[in-house]
Amino acid sequence: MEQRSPSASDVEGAPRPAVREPAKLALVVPTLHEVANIERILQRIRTSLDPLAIPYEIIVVDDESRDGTAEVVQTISGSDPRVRLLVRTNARGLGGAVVHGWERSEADIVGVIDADLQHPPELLPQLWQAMESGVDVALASRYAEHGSLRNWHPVRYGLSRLAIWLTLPLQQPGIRVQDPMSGFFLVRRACIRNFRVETQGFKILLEILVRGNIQSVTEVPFAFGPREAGSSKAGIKEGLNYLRLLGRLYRDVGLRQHSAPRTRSNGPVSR
Ligand SMILES: Nc1nc2c(ncn2[C@@H]2O[C@H](COP(=O)(O)OP(=O)(O)OP(=O)(O)O)[C@@H](O)[C@H]2O)c(=O)[nH]1
Ligand SMILES: [Mg+2]
Repeated sequence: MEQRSPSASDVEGAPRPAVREPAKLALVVPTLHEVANIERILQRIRTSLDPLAIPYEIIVVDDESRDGTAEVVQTISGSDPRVRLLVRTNARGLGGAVVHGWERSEADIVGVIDADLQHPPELLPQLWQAMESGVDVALASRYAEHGSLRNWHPVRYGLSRLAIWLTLPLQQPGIRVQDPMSGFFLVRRACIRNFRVETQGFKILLEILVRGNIQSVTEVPFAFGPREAGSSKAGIKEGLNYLRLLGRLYRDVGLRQHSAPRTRSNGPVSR
């Protein structure tokens, strides 16, 4: 995969003081029929995280792929207990899988990366460094300067830009980001305790940015490549889920603006 030379760019908002205790990372890898990719992605994640010498766990949340994905993870997990396998039965949905993994970990910093090698794990040290510097969210950004989308059909690109444009009124002014739809990010757990992350759809980051207690964000640019193997699960259904999420977020933000003093809480604490 092409590696550009990414440079982190801080988004407005004062970073929190650096964390002194060694924080633990729980990185969820959601999988649905990823047998062709799972071994390589796990290897690349471990190779990227090991030099950091931090406590971490990689949690693969598989929705009964039945294509051998779970068996591959089980084997790797047998020799490396930092790799955990969770299989959900009778459940589907990327968002729900990610929340399922996060809820089964005590880590202070949680994150997600796709299994299909579209997200380069080699970016993890930069994302981690940003978290260590005290930001609340570090995201891998296709739209930040030096980021890119390779081989995307112009229609898909146009829809993606439109989807992001629609988020602009929702995003908090001090922490507005260029890629609120990224599926590769880390977040401080303490910043998402104030709401229950919705389990529908693919766009957890947007929801976190709008509903979470986020004070600061770093975007690290990267080139989003084509899927290397296996098939896409994104489609019209996910597009409709996104529109529904947008509707709910617009409603929340509208309610928030009418309530004084401003409150961020909109639901029960999930963790
Ligand atoms: N556990 C679980 N994982 C899922 C589900 N749907 C998608 N995923 C995983 O979520 C990640 C993203 O899904 P993709 O199909 O690659 O979606 P995308 O990257 O938006 O689309 P492409 O660019 O076409 O690959 C992959 O690791 C999938 O295996 C699901 O229902 N359950
Ligand atoms: Mg993909």
